[in-house]
Amino acid sequence: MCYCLFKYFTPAPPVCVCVCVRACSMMAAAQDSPVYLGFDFSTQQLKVVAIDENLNVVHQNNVQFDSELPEFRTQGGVHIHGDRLTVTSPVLMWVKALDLLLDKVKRAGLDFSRVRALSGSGQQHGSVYWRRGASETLQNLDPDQDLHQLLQGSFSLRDCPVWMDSSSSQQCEDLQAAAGGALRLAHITGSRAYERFTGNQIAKLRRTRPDEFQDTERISLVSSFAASLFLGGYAAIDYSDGSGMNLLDIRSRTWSEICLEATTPHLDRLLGAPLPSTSVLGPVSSYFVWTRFLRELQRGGLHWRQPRVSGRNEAPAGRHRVTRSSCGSSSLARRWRVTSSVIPVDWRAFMALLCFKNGSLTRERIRNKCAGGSWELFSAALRDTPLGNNGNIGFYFDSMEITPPAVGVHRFDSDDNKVSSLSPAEEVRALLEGQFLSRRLHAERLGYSIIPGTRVLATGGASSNQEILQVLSDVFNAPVYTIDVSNSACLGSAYRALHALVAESGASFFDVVKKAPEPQLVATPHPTAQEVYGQMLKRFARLEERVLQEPRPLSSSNQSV
Ligand code: XUL
Repeated sequence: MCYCLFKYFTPAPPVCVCVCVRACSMMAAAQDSPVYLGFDFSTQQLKVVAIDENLNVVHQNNVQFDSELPEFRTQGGVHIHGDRLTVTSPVLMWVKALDLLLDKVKRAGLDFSRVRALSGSGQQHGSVYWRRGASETLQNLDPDQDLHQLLQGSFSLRDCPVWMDSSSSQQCEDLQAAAGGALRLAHITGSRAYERFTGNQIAKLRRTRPDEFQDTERISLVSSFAASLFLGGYAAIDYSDGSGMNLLDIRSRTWSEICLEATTPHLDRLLGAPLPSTSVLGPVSSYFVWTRFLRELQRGGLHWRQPRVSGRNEAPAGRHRVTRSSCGSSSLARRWRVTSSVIPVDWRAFMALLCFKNGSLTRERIRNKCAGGSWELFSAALRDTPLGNNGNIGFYFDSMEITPPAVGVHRFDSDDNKVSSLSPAEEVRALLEGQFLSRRLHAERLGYSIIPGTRVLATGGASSNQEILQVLSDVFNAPVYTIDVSNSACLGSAYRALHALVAESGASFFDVVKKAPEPQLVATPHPTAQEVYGQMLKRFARLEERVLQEPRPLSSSNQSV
């Protein structure tokens, strides 16, 4: 979930037309002003947002992996393997998506000579394996060819493990044993061993794919892989994304000897030294300067200045007492100052991160089953059912959930009896209430408490659905805010890019985002919400215990429903 940032200066740009998605009138006046790009290599798509110096969004674009790169045959950007535990994405799909995205942005009319800096983020935990000799290739890319052609031989592993993978249970056990237990490992790395965490994936690959592993000269996270493409050389892993590997000692911010040794001896040579998320990685690769991405720079003559900053994104949009709820492929809830992961914009601080696997894809499944595939009907079902859903509660874990580790669909009526079905409208509400009760329950277990002044910030695709936001507000009994741009990871990256240029003068990231539009209030809790959901949360916690005690299906611990 992080990136890098590079910057480059250009002379006065040639005449250009800026085409933007949302803010055309605003842009007409500012066609030659500097812009800053933020990329996000997420699970289902590659996205970019361009902002101007006043933090206005001037362009957005994306490439959907499934529909725009069908030759890779992904579903939701991934391949779920036969064991239903292994989940991977083709590395060349990500590279080709970048070729395509830059073409689309250029065709849309964004003048790259206005770009002063760029930054990016990537899905956390996923890893990329560069074949021996790839560094050489990266440094000598032929500007006349597409990146995906140039790099087709550069990866020792075609299919990269991603965050949805849960096939490394054995390696998790081994790591915890080597570290002296789960608690001790959490003390060092911020987390107990998780299957999706990169160290455990690396340990598994070393055992199951020894030849490919031998042929690897460097391992990147998705974020540092993306940065490496722009940089034309290997980008460092940053502290924040590195916190999701079960390898980084999050206090000393160096690789933990114990964890490295337990994973793969001398692994540090393959990882490179980690860096603060706000470090400068370098100037953008000459490949991009002399190819279609920035070809216009060549015509005008180019003044390079030393680049400065690199960073992770996820602009933390608030202070204390702000919880953030992402409504994307995975759902995240974060809170400041609880040890778990290094904060991208302040490497001295930590944040807690809760991750839930069954997010938007499960909502889509239930929408298809209960609302004829229509979000309008899905929303109507939420409007037509009462807060508390007549006592019905549901758990919808299509694949093995992360928090809590349970699988399957479990429905309960108002007397806590297990039932096999609900009416379509009740099913829709049971899903939403169940998802948000789970976020609240587990956030509270981490120490988070809802007090006067608590605000919920919602991001991700579902954050544009008013009825979903209303359920979120009711369950948390707190007002919900959103920002105008659902690509918040890209936006955070673009802010980081801008920050890169002013950080030298001592400006903090917070100075930069002061100008950002305030999140907008989009839902306030119903007057009865506290009473309804205060009670329901207790029942939900008890029922979750019951679900956890149920024997898991024999075929696999990760089966789909
Ligand atoms: C976080 C996690 C997911 C991915 C999605 O630990 O696994 O949120 O980062 O990109």
